[in-house]
Amino acid sequence: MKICVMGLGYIGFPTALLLAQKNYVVGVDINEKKVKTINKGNIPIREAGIPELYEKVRENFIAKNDVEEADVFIIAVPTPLDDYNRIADLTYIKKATDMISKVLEKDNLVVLESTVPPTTSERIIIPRIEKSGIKIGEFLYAYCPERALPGKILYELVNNDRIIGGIDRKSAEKAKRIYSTFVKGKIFLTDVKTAEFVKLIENVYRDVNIAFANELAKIAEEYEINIWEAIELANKHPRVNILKPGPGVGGHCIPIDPWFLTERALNYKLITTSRDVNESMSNYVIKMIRELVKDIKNPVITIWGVTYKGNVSDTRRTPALKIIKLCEREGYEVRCFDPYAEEFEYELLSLENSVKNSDCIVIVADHKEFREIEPDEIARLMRNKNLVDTRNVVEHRKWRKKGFKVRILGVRRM
Ligand code: SAJ
Repeated sequence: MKICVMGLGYIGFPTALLLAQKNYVVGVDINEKKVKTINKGNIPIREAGIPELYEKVRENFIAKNDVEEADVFIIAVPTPLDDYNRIADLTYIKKATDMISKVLEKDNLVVLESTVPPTTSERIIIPRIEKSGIKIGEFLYAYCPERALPGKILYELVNNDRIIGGIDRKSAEKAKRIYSTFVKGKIFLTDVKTAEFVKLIENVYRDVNIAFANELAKIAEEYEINIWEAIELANKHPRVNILKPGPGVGGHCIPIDPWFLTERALNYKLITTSRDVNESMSNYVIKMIRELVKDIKNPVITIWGVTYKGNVSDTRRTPALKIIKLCEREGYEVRCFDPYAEEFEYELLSLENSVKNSDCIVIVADHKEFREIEPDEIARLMRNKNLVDTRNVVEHRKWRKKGFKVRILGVRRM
Protein backbone atom coordinates (compact mmCIF):
# COMPACT_ATOMS: atom_id res chain seq x y z
CA MET A 1 0.00 0.00 0.00
CA LYS A 2 1.29 3.53 -0.76
CA ILE A 3 0.48 6.06 1.97
CA CYS A 4 0.94 9.86 2.07
CA VAL A 5 1.23 11.29 5.62
CA MET A 6 0.56 15.04 5.59
CA GLY A 7 2.47 16.79 8.40
CA LEU A 8 5.76 15.48 9.85
CA GLY A 9 5.32 16.79 13.38
CA TYR A 10 5.51 14.99 16.73
CA ILE A 11 2.63 12.67 15.69
CA GLY A 12 2.80 12.62 11.87
CA PHE A 13 6.47 11.66 11.66
CA PRO A 14 6.37 8.73 14.12
CA THR A 15 3.10 7.54 12.53
CA ALA A 16 4.70 7.66 9.05
CA LEU A 17 7.65 5.57 10.27
CA LEU A 18 5.38 3.02 11.98
CA LEU A 19 3.34 2.66 8.76
CA ALA A 20 6.56 2.35 6.71
CA GLN A 21 7.19 -1.00 8.42
CA LYS A 22 4.54 -2.57 6.18
CA ASN A 23 3.80 0.11 3.53
CA TYR A 24 5.59 2.56 1.23
CA VAL A 25 5.20 5.98 2.87
CA VAL A 26 5.69 9.51 1.53
CA GLY A 27 5.87 11.98 4.38
CA VAL A 28 4.71 15.43 3.19
CA ASP A 29 5.60 18.66 4.97
CA ILE A 30 5.49 22.26 3.71
CA ASN A 31 8.64 23.03 5.73
CA GLU A 32 11.42 22.51 3.13
CA LYS A 33 14.19 22.60 5.77
CA LYS A 34 12.47 19.85 7.78
CA VAL A 35 12.13 17.66 4.65
CA LYS A 36 15.81 18.07 3.76
CA THR A 37 16.89 17.40 7.37
CA ILE A 38 14.83 14.22 7.61
CA ASN A 39 16.05 12.83 4.26
CA LYS A 40 19.63 13.37 5.49
CA GLY A 41 18.72 11.14 8.45
CA ASN A 42 18.71 13.98 11.02
CA ILE A 43 15.59 13.29 13.10
CA PRO A 44 13.83 16.53 14.19
CA ILE A 45 11.93 14.91 17.07
CA ARG A 46 13.48 14.00 20.46
CA GLU A 47 11.41 10.93 21.29
CA ALA A 48 12.69 7.52 22.40
CA GLY A 49 13.03 4.96 19.61
CA ILE A 50 12.46 7.30 16.64
CA PRO A 51 16.07 7.31 15.26
CA GLU A 52 16.23 3.51 15.48
CA LEU A 53 12.85 3.09 13.77
CA TYR A 54 13.89 5.53 11.02
CA GLU A 55 17.03 3.48 10.29
CA LYS A 56 14.90 0.33 10.15
CA VAL A 57 12.30 1.66 7.66
CA ARG A 58 14.17 4.35 5.68
CA GLU A 59 14.03 2.21 2.49
CA ASN A 60 10.22 2.47 2.63
CA PHE A 61 10.05 6.13 3.61
CA ILE A 62 10.79 9.45 1.93
CA ALA A 63 9.99 13.02 2.98
CA LYS A 64 8.72 15.46 0.33
CA ASN A 65 7.35 19.00 0.10
CA ASP A 66 4.40 18.07 -2.07
CA VAL A 67 1.76 15.34 -2.15
CA GLU A 68 1.60 12.64 -4.81
CA GLU A 69 -0.88 9.93 -5.80
CA ALA A 70 -1.37 7.25 -3.17
CA ASP A 71 -3.88 4.71 -1.88
CA VAL A 72 -4.23 6.38 1.53
CA PHE A 73 -3.79 9.98 2.73
CA ILE A 74 -3.38 10.70 6.46
CA ILE A 75 -3.69 14.33 7.64
CA ALA A 76 -1.71 14.95 10.85
CA VAL A 77 -1.19 18.72 10.72
CA PRO A 78 -1.62 21.16 13.64
CA THR A 79 -4.94 22.75 14.54
CA PRO A 80 -3.96 25.80 16.58
CA LEU A 81 -6.47 27.85 18.56
CA ASP A 82 -7.48 31.26 17.23
CA ASP A 83 -6.97 32.77 20.70
CA TYR A 84 -8.95 35.95 20.11
CA ASN A 85 -12.10 34.20 18.87
CA ARG A 86 -11.50 30.97 20.80
CA ILE A 87 -12.23 28.86 17.74
CA ALA A 88 -10.18 26.22 15.94
CA ASP A 89 -7.82 27.51 13.26
CA LEU A 90 -8.31 25.04 10.37
CA THR A 91 -5.86 26.74 7.99
CA TYR A 92 -3.34 23.88 7.93
CA ILE A 93 -6.01 21.21 7.56
CA LYS A 94 -7.64 23.06 4.67
CA LYS A 95 -4.24 23.44 2.95
CA ALA A 96 -3.53 19.71 3.34
CA THR A 97 -7.04 18.87 2.09
CA ASP A 98 -6.58 21.03 -1.02
CA MET A 99 -3.23 19.35 -1.75
CA ILE A 100 -4.86 15.91 -1.51
CA SER A 101 -7.83 16.92 -3.70
CA LYS A 102 -5.42 17.60 -6.56
CA VAL A 103 -4.28 13.95 -6.72
CA LEU A 104 -7.23 12.07 -5.17
CA GLU A 105 -8.52 9.07 -7.08
CA LYS A 106 -11.59 6.83 -6.66
CA ASP A 107 -11.38 4.29 -3.80
CA ASN A 108 -8.63 6.31 -2.06
CA LEU A 109 -8.96 6.54 1.73
CA VAL A 110 -8.55 9.94 3.44
CA VAL A 111 -7.85 9.82 7.20
CA LEU A 112 -7.92 12.88 9.47
CA GLU A 113 -5.91 12.57 12.72
CA SER A 114 -5.76 16.23 13.74
CA THR A 115 -7.96 17.32 16.65
CA VAL A 116 -11.03 19.24 15.36
CA PRO A 117 -14.37 20.50 16.74
CA PRO A 118 -17.12 17.88 16.36
CA THR A 119 -18.79 17.89 12.85
CA THR A 120 -15.73 19.49 11.17
CA SER A 121 -15.18 16.45 8.92
CA GLU A 122 -18.74 16.35 7.57
CA ARG A 123 -19.31 20.10 7.42
CA ILE A 124 -15.93 21.28 6.15
CA ILE A 125 -13.36 18.63 5.19
CA ILE A 126 -15.43 16.20 3.12
CA PRO A 127 -17.21 18.92 1.06
CA ARG A 128 -13.79 20.48 0.40
CA ILE A 129 -12.45 17.15 -0.91
CA GLU A 130 -15.56 16.70 -3.07
CA LYS A 131 -14.56 19.84 -4.99
CA SER A 132 -12.12 17.45 -6.70
CA GLY A 133 -15.18 16.03 -8.45
CA ILE A 134 -14.97 12.77 -6.53
CA LYS A 135 -17.94 12.34 -4.19
CA ILE A 136 -17.90 10.77 -0.73
CA GLY A 137 -18.64 7.09 -1.20
CA GLU A 138 -16.41 7.12 -4.28
CA PHE A 139 -13.57 7.95 -1.86
CA LEU A 140 -13.40 6.65 1.72
CA TYR A 141 -13.05 8.84 4.82
CA ALA A 142 -12.19 8.14 8.48
CA TYR A 143 -11.29 10.14 11.59
CA CYS A 144 -8.53 8.48 13.67
CA PRO A 145 -7.40 10.61 16.63
CA GLU A 146 -4.13 9.86 18.40
CA ARG A 147 -3.69 9.75 22.16
CA ALA A 148 0.10 9.46 22.51
CA LEU A 149 1.64 11.16 25.55
CA PRO A 150 4.58 13.44 24.61
CA GLY A 151 7.67 11.79 26.06
CA LYS A 152 6.29 8.27 25.33
CA ILE A 153 4.92 8.80 21.83
CA LEU A 154 6.22 5.74 20.00
CA TYR A 155 5.27 3.34 22.77
CA GLU A 156 1.78 4.81 23.08
CA LEU A 157 1.10 5.00 19.33
CA VAL A 158 1.71 1.25 19.22
CA ASN A 159 0.23 0.04 22.49
CA ASN A 160 -2.72 2.33 23.27
CA ASP A 161 -6.20 1.32 22.14
CA ARG A 162 -7.39 3.37 19.18
CA ILE A 163 -10.74 4.88 18.14
CA ILE A 164 -11.57 4.92 14.41
CA GLY A 165 -14.64 6.79 13.11
CA GLY A 166 -15.67 5.87 9.54
CA ILE A 167 -18.01 7.92 7.34
CA ASP A 168 -19.31 4.45 6.45
CA ARG A 169 -18.53 0.88 7.42
CA LYS A 170 -16.23 0.33 4.43
CA SER A 171 -14.11 3.37 5.40
CA ALA A 172 -13.90 2.26 9.03
CA GLU A 173 -12.85 -1.25 8.10
CA LYS A 174 -10.21 -0.07 5.60
CA ALA A 175 -8.76 2.39 8.14
CA LYS A 176 -8.70 -0.39 10.72
CA ARG A 177 -6.67 -2.61 8.33
CA ILE A 178 -4.15 0.23 7.82
CA TYR A 179 -3.70 0.99 11.54
CA SER A 180 -3.62 -2.70 12.45
CA THR A 181 -0.25 -2.90 10.66
CA PHE A 182 1.31 -1.25 13.74
CA VAL A 183 -1.31 -0.79 16.51
CA LYS A 184 -1.09 -3.54 19.11
CA GLY A 185 -3.89 -2.01 21.23
CA LYS A 186 -7.54 -2.76 20.53
CA ILE A 187 -9.19 -0.78 17.72
CA PHE A 188 -12.77 0.37 18.34
CA LEU A 189 -14.96 1.50 15.42
CA THR A 190 -17.58 4.24 15.51
CA ASP A 191 -18.83 7.09 13.29
CA VAL A 192 -16.78 10.18 12.39
CA LYS A 193 -18.58 12.73 14.61
CA THR A 194 -18.43 10.48 17.67
CA ALA A 195 -14.69 9.92 17.13
CA GLU A 196 -14.10 13.70 16.86
CA PHE A 197 -16.08 14.15 20.10
CA VAL A 198 -14.26 11.31 21.94
CA LYS A 199 -10.83 12.81 21.22
CA LEU A 200 -11.90 16.11 22.75
CA ILE A 201 -13.62 14.74 25.85
CA GLU A 202 -10.50 12.69 26.70
CA ASN A 203 -8.47 15.90 26.94
CA VAL A 204 -11.21 18.05 28.46
CA TYR A 205 -11.65 15.38 31.15
CA ARG A 206 -7.98 16.01 32.01
CA ASP A 207 -8.30 19.81 32.04
CA VAL A 208 -11.35 19.70 34.33
CA ASN A 209 -9.66 17.26 36.70
CA ILE A 210 -6.47 19.28 36.84
CA ALA A 211 -8.63 22.30 37.68
CA PHE A 212 -10.19 20.26 40.50
CA ALA A 213 -6.71 19.49 41.88
CA ASN A 214 -5.70 23.16 41.56
CA GLU A 215 -8.81 24.36 43.39
CA LEU A 216 -8.19 21.79 46.14
CA ALA A 217 -4.63 23.11 46.50
CA LYS A 218 -5.93 26.62 47.23
CA ILE A 219 -8.55 25.34 49.69
CA ALA A 220 -5.99 23.11 51.44
CA GLU A 221 -3.82 26.18 52.04
CA GLU A 222 -6.77 27.87 53.77
CA TYR A 223 -7.10 24.86 56.07
CA GLU A 224 -3.29 24.56 56.41
CA ILE A 225 -3.46 20.99 55.11
CA ASN A 226 -0.70 19.51 52.88
CA ILE A 227 -2.61 18.93 49.62
CA TRP A 228 0.00 16.45 48.32
CA GLU A 229 -0.47 14.22 51.36
CA ALA A 230 -4.26 14.62 51.19
CA ILE A 231 -4.45 13.68 47.47
CA GLU A 232 -2.14 10.71 47.98
CA LEU A 233 -4.38 9.43 50.78
CA ALA A 234 -7.62 10.14 48.88
CA ASN A 235 -6.28 8.19 45.89
CA LYS A 236 -5.97 5.11 48.09
CA HIS A 237 -9.75 4.88 47.54
CA PRO A 238 -10.27 2.30 44.75
CA ARG A 239 -12.38 4.69 42.69
CA VAL A 240 -10.64 8.00 43.32
CA ASN A 241 -7.87 9.37 41.08
CA ILE A 242 -7.32 13.07 41.82
CA LEU A 243 -4.64 14.58 39.58
CA LYS A 244 -1.80 16.91 40.67
CA PRO A 245 -1.96 20.67 41.32
CA GLY A 246 0.47 22.80 39.36
CA PRO A 247 1.37 26.31 38.11
CA GLY A 248 -1.03 26.06 35.18
CA VAL A 249 -1.90 23.85 32.20
CA GLY A 250 0.33 24.03 29.12
CA GLY A 251 1.03 22.14 25.94
CA HIS A 252 -0.73 22.54 22.62
CA CYS A 253 -3.65 20.24 23.46
CA ILE A 254 -5.10 20.36 26.95
CA PRO A 255 -5.48 24.18 27.18
CA ILE A 256 -6.94 24.28 23.65
CA ASP A 257 -9.27 21.31 23.28
CA PRO A 258 -11.94 22.66 25.70
CA TRP A 259 -12.51 25.57 23.30
CA PHE A 260 -12.89 23.13 20.37
CA LEU A 261 -15.57 21.28 22.33
CA THR A 262 -17.51 24.42 23.25
CA GLU A 263 -17.07 26.16 19.87
CA ARG A 264 -20.59 25.34 18.62
CA ALA A 265 -22.12 24.22 21.96
CA LEU A 266 -24.60 26.21 24.05
CA ASN A 267 -24.83 24.43 27.37
CA TYR A 268 -21.52 24.51 29.18
CA LYS A 269 -20.20 26.07 32.37
CA LEU A 270 -17.90 23.63 34.18
CA ILE A 271 -15.56 23.32 31.17
CA THR A 272 -14.87 27.05 30.80
CA THR A 273 -14.81 27.59 34.57
CA SER A 274 -12.12 24.88 34.78
CA ARG A 275 -10.13 26.76 32.14
CA ASP A 276 -10.34 29.90 34.33
CA VAL A 277 -9.17 27.97 37.40
CA ASN A 278 -6.15 26.58 35.54
CA GLU A 279 -5.29 29.97 34.02
CA SER A 280 -5.49 31.57 37.49
CA MET A 281 -2.65 29.40 38.85
CA SER A 282 0.08 31.67 37.46
CA ASN A 283 -1.38 34.57 39.49
CA TYR A 284 -1.40 32.32 42.53
CA VAL A 285 2.28 31.48 41.99
CA ILE A 286 3.13 35.21 41.73
CA LYS A 287 1.43 35.75 45.11
CA MET A 288 3.59 32.97 46.59
CA ILE A 289 6.76 34.61 45.19
CA ARG A 290 5.70 38.12 46.31
CA GLU A 291 5.24 36.91 49.91
CA LEU A 292 8.80 35.53 49.98
CA VAL A 293 10.63 38.49 48.40
CA LYS A 294 8.51 41.41 49.71
CA ASP A 295 11.34 42.79 51.88
CA ILE A 296 14.04 42.44 49.21
CA LYS A 297 15.07 45.39 47.03
CA ASN A 298 15.06 44.60 43.27
CA PRO A 299 14.62 40.85 43.70
CA VAL A 300 16.19 38.39 41.24
CA ILE A 301 13.90 35.43 40.49
CA THR A 302 15.20 32.16 39.02
CA ILE A 303 12.78 30.00 37.03
CA TRP A 304 13.71 26.31 36.90
CA GLY A 305 11.80 24.47 34.15
CA VAL A 306 10.33 26.54 31.25
CA THR A 307 8.80 23.59 29.31
CA TYR A 308 5.06 22.97 29.59
CA LYS A 309 5.63 19.94 31.81
CA GLY A 310 8.44 17.84 33.24
CA ASN A 311 10.87 15.72 31.20
CA VAL A 312 9.86 17.09 27.76
CA SER A 313 11.55 19.78 25.62
CA ASP A 314 8.31 21.37 24.35
CA THR A 315 7.63 24.94 25.56
CA ARG A 316 4.35 25.46 23.67
CA ARG A 317 1.86 27.36 25.85
CA THR A 318 4.05 26.80 28.88
CA PRO A 319 2.72 28.28 32.15
CA ALA A 320 6.30 29.47 32.78
CA LEU A 321 5.93 32.24 30.19
CA LYS A 322 3.03 33.96 31.96
CA ILE A 323 4.77 33.58 35.34
CA ILE A 324 7.93 35.19 33.90
CA LYS A 325 5.98 38.08 32.38
CA LEU A 326 4.07 38.66 35.63
CA CYS A 327 7.41 38.63 37.53
CA GLU A 328 8.72 41.31 35.18
CA ARG A 329 5.51 43.34 35.82
CA GLU A 330 6.42 43.16 39.54
CA GLY A 331 9.79 44.71 38.69
CA TYR A 332 11.72 41.49 39.35
CA GLU A 333 14.77 40.47 37.28
CA VAL A 334 14.15 36.96 35.89
CA ARG A 335 16.63 34.25 34.93
CA CYS A 336 15.79 30.82 33.43
CA PHE A 337 17.32 27.34 33.54
CA ASP A 338 15.91 24.23 31.85
CA PRO A 339 17.84 21.01 31.10
CA TYR A 340 15.41 19.97 28.33
CA ALA A 341 14.24 23.12 26.47
CA GLU A 342 16.06 23.86 23.22
CA GLU A 343 14.45 27.15 22.28
CA PHE A 344 12.57 29.69 24.39
CA GLU A 345 11.56 33.35 24.30
CA TYR A 346 14.01 34.09 27.16
CA GLU A 347 17.70 33.29 27.41
CA LEU A 348 18.33 29.89 28.97
CA LEU A 349 21.27 30.04 31.41
CA SER A 350 23.37 27.31 32.96
CA LEU A 351 22.22 26.01 36.34
CA GLU A 352 25.00 27.93 38.12
CA ASN A 353 24.43 31.23 36.32
CA SER A 354 20.68 30.97 36.85
CA VAL A 355 21.07 31.05 40.67
CA LYS A 356 24.14 33.35 41.12
CA ASN A 357 22.99 36.23 43.42
CA SER A 358 19.39 35.13 43.02
CA ASP A 359 16.78 35.73 45.74
CA CYS A 360 14.23 33.04 44.91
CA ILE A 361 14.13 29.85 42.84
CA VAL A 362 10.71 28.95 41.38
CA ILE A 363 10.27 25.36 40.15
CA VAL A 364 7.68 25.47 37.33
CA ALA A 365 8.24 22.30 35.23
CA ASP A 366 8.75 19.09 37.19
CA HIS A 367 11.92 17.79 35.50
CA LYS A 368 13.24 14.73 37.34
CA GLU A 369 16.77 16.25 37.35
CA PHE A 370 15.65 18.93 39.89
CA ARG A 371 15.24 16.22 42.53
CA GLU A 372 18.97 15.40 42.28
CA ILE A 373 20.27 18.98 42.71
CA GLU A 374 22.15 19.37 46.03
CA PRO A 375 20.94 22.50 47.93
CA ASP A 376 24.28 23.29 49.60
CA GLU A 377 26.06 24.12 46.32
CA ILE A 378 23.07 26.30 45.35
CA ALA A 379 22.92 28.00 48.78
CA ARG A 380 26.49 29.29 48.41
CA LEU A 381 25.64 31.05 45.12
CA MET A 382 22.37 32.72 46.13
CA ARG A 383 21.89 36.15 47.70
CA ASN A 384 18.70 35.09 49.56
CA LYS A 385 17.68 31.47 50.03
CA ASN A 386 14.03 31.15 48.96
CA LEU A 387 12.39 28.32 47.02
CA VAL A 388 8.88 28.12 45.54
CA ASP A 389 8.07 24.56 44.50
CA THR A 390 4.87 24.50 42.39
CA ARG A 391 5.22 20.76 41.65
CA ASN A 392 6.35 19.27 44.99
CA VAL A 393 9.47 18.04 43.21
CA VAL A 394 12.40 18.48 45.64
CA GLU A 395 13.06 17.04 49.11
CA HIS A 396 12.06 20.12 51.14
CA ARG A 397 13.64 19.04 54.44
CA LYS A 398 17.07 18.93 52.73
CA TRP A 399 16.60 22.50 51.41
CA ARG A 400 15.31 23.83 54.73
CA LYS A 401 18.33 22.31 56.50
CA LYS A 402 20.55 24.42 54.18
CA GLY A 403 18.72 27.58 55.27
CA PHE A 404 16.11 27.83 52.49
CA LYS A 405 12.63 29.17 53.12
CA VAL A 406 10.53 26.69 51.11
CA ARG A 407 6.95 27.45 49.92
CA ILE A 408 5.16 24.55 48.27
CA LEU A 409 1.97 25.04 46.22
CA GLY A 410 -0.87 23.60 48.28
CA VAL A 411 1.05 23.70 51.59
CA ARG A 412 0.57 26.91 53.63
CA ARG A 413 3.38 26.28 56.17
CA MET A 414 6.82 27.60 55.27
N1 SAJ B 1 -0.77 18.78 34.46
C1 SAJ B 1 -0.99 19.15 35.77
N2 SAJ B 1 -1.39 18.21 36.67
C2 SAJ B 1 -1.59 16.90 36.30
C3 SAJ B 1 -1.36 16.54 34.95
C4 SAJ B 1 -0.95 17.49 34.04
O1 SAJ B 1 -0.83 20.32 36.14
O2 SAJ B 1 -1.93 16.09 37.17
C5 SAJ B 1 -0.35 19.79 33.48
C6 SAJ B 1 1.00 19.50 32.89
O3 SAJ B 1 2.04 20.03 33.70
C7 SAJ B 1 0.93 20.21 31.54
C8 SAJ B 1 -0.54 20.07 31.17
O4 SAJ B 1 -1.24 19.76 32.38
O5 SAJ B 1 1.23 21.58 31.69
C9 SAJ B 1 -0.81 18.99 30.12
O6 SAJ B 1 -0.02 17.86 30.41
P1 SAJ B 1 -0.66 16.37 30.22
O7 SAJ B 1 0.38 15.39 30.57
O8 SAJ B 1 -1.94 16.32 30.96
O9 SAJ B 1 -1.05 16.29 28.69
P2 SAJ B 1 -0.23 16.35 27.30
O10 SAJ B 1 -0.67 17.59 26.60
O11 SAJ B 1 1.22 16.13 27.49
O12 SAJ B 1 -0.88 15.08 26.54
C10 SAJ B 1 -2.29 14.99 26.49
C11 SAJ B 1 -2.66 13.52 26.72
N3 SAJ B 1 -4.09 13.42 26.90
C12 SAJ B 1 -4.55 12.80 28.03
O13 SAJ B 1 -3.80 12.38 28.90
C13 SAJ B 1 -6.03 12.64 28.13
C14 SAJ B 1 -2.25 12.70 25.52
O14 SAJ B 1 -2.74 11.37 25.66
C15 SAJ B 1 -2.82 13.31 24.26
O15 SAJ B 1 -2.46 12.54 23.11
C16 SAJ B 1 -2.27 14.71 24.11
O16 SAJ B 1 -2.74 15.47 25.23
C17 SAJ B 1 -2.77 15.28 22.80
O17 SAJ B 1 -1.88 15.47 21.92
O18 SAJ B 1 -3.98 15.42 22.65
